[in-house]
Amino acid sequence: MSRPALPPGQRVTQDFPVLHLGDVPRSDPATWDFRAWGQVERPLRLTWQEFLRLPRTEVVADFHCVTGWSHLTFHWEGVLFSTLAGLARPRPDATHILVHAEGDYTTNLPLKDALEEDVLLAFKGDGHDLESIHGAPLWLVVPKKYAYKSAKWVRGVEFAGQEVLGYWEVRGYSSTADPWKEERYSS
Ligand SMILES: Nc1nc2c(c(=O)[nH]1)N[C@H]1C(S)=C(S)[C@@H](COP(=O)(O)O)O[C@H]1N2
Ligand SMILES: [Mo]
Repeated sequence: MSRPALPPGQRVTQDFPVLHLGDVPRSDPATWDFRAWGQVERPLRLTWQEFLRLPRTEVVADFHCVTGWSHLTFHWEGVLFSTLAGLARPRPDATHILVHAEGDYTTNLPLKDALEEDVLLAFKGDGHDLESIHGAPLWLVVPKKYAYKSAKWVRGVEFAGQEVLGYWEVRGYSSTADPWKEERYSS
């Protein structure tokens, strides 16, 4: 059986709606950094220049917001989360991550899901540098989950030995957030 084009309860938008908490943060490439810490062998702090030297890849995927809109076939370019994890070397007891973005936005994932081959720290979308409103300079894109798992303005990732809920997950949204199973809210 072929996969339906849209997850249940979603509708297609042609544009790319802008949705986030708070103001668009200003970021300064001179002071920007990306950190990895917690249950890792090698905690990282990368400057923007160092980040740009990491191996790059491209991902084409659909983007599903829990409020019901889906933007189909978006083309991202960036660094695979698994590349970053390979540098930080999670310890055997690291089972989950908590993603940290500007302005205290957080979201959580099982490490296993974050290591999937389509989870990308993106700096380009559809061939252009990301716009500030869409997460520039760096957007952690997690296509197989509702979009609140895709943190804009991401600045770091904390590796943990247990699940630590993020901003929306604490407020009743699903921690697993699989659009195909319509996991919108925690039960
Ligand atoms: N830092 C941060 N990232 C975030 C959010 C947010 O509020 N803050 N909102 C999420 C939600 S709910 C959605 S739908 C997408 C929206 O991305 P867009 O505005 O680029 O379409 O960003 C996600 N990432
Ligand atoms: Mo969303």
